[in-house]
Amino acid sequence: MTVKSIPLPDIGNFKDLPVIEVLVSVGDHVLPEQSLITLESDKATMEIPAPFAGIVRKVLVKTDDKLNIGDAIVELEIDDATAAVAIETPAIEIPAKAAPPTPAMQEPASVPAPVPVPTPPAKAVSNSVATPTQSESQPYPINAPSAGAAYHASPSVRAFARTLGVDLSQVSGTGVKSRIQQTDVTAFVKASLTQPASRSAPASGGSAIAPLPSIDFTQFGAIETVPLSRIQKRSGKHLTSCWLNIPHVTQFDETDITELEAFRVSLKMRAEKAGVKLTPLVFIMKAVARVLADMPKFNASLDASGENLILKKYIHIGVAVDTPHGLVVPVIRDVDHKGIFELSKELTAVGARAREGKLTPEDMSGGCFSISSLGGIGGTQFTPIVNGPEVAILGVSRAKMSPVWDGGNFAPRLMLPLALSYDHRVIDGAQGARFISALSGVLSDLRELIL
Ligand code: CAO
Repeated sequence: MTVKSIPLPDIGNFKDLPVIEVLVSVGDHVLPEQSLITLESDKATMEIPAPFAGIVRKVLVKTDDKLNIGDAIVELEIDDATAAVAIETPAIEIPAKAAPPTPAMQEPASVPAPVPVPTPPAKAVSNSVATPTQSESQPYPINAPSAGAAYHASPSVRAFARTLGVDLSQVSGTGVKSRIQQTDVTAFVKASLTQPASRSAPASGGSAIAPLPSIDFTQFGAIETVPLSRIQKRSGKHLTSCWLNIPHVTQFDETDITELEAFRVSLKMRAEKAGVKLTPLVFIMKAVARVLADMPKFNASLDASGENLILKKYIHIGVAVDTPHGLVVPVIRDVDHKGIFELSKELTAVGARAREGKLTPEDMSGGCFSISSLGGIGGTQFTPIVNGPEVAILGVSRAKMSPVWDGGNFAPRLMLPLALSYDHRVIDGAQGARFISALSGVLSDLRELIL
């Protein structure tokens, strides 16, 4: 038997990722690819799997530790045959048999950390539970509480609490040995919400937002309660934060894409040969990249102080993708340097990965500007929410053949509705109008792209 230290594999360009769950305890028998810990970036949670089977001899991390590539997670006692394979694997790399870390879910870009729910005034039971012992955690070898945690709760309850922003150390457990159940978390949140309204009125006198009333809808008829997906919960928080923190203005326009459409149709055969399907979106991405290069304020973010603008010298564009689990915004990099076919290939691939829930945190980071296209679905206009800390987003609706006055007659033209929402702290109305006019100009005459 050999004891081998299991390091954090290369999971991309991340530093100091916090451990949000330790999923194993000393003495656990783990199987290959069984999750050892859960890490959380600001984009996603990732479970880090065991590269091979073994018995956990030491757990070297605890919740809230910050990990980097190569940091030791656990020591596994493995049999000699497994050790022979493991010994060939350099400590920092993903061991040969390891599956890549699995993103537990995909999130929209820049999801903020959950805000803790305040403590309710009274608790039914004391929550000062001693650190769990090995014997206590035996019935739940995998779901055992993290080392050092002063409460008992399974990973699913911890995950449930995290999505609601609940600090479990504040919650009283009503299960066996004071184990916290999901119902305890729900009761805690209910108690918090029914506290006097002072919770939402900060002493600073800032504008507080009254919570929406809680209504028992059963008084009006039959109902069904369906939980939101994790992505919906996370994106909901992010969208609320963007909506409340960013003073939005939305500027509308309609652009004539008759020529663009004719060009797109003329490329159909070539696109088919290249194995891609060209939609208007890739032309729009290219045109946006062109205008971003000309108007760098739109390719920027405010810094944390809110007093400096960070201008980005790269053009990475996030594209909102509708998935069965909710909205995600993968990022296509260096759009200004890529051709229409290459962009189309990438968009198709990333869209497919998004729908299969296979995006990595890296796929969703680094965006400078977002595009939300509902053109394939319908509708005449909508007001997209700026995907902070970006400062602008383009909403695209369905193009429609319309009679357009050309000075002498009405001519049938294919008109594309555009909506540009922007952060008014950074962008003035005149600049917003200039951006959308410039974009409109490029889309109605693609020759502008080569100027
Ligand atoms: N006007 C007219 N037709 C359009 C169009 C537009 N603006 N945009 C796309 N179309 C057409 C396409 O050409 C395609 O037609 P064909 O099948 O006849 O060729 C069809 O609509 C479907 O396009 P698509 O939606 O599959 O492809 P896309 O490249 O336009 O979009 C993607 C890709 C990933 C953005 C899209 O699939 C998607 O998920 N859209 C939803 C985004 C979303 O939810 N936004 C809201 C965010 S806020 O909640």
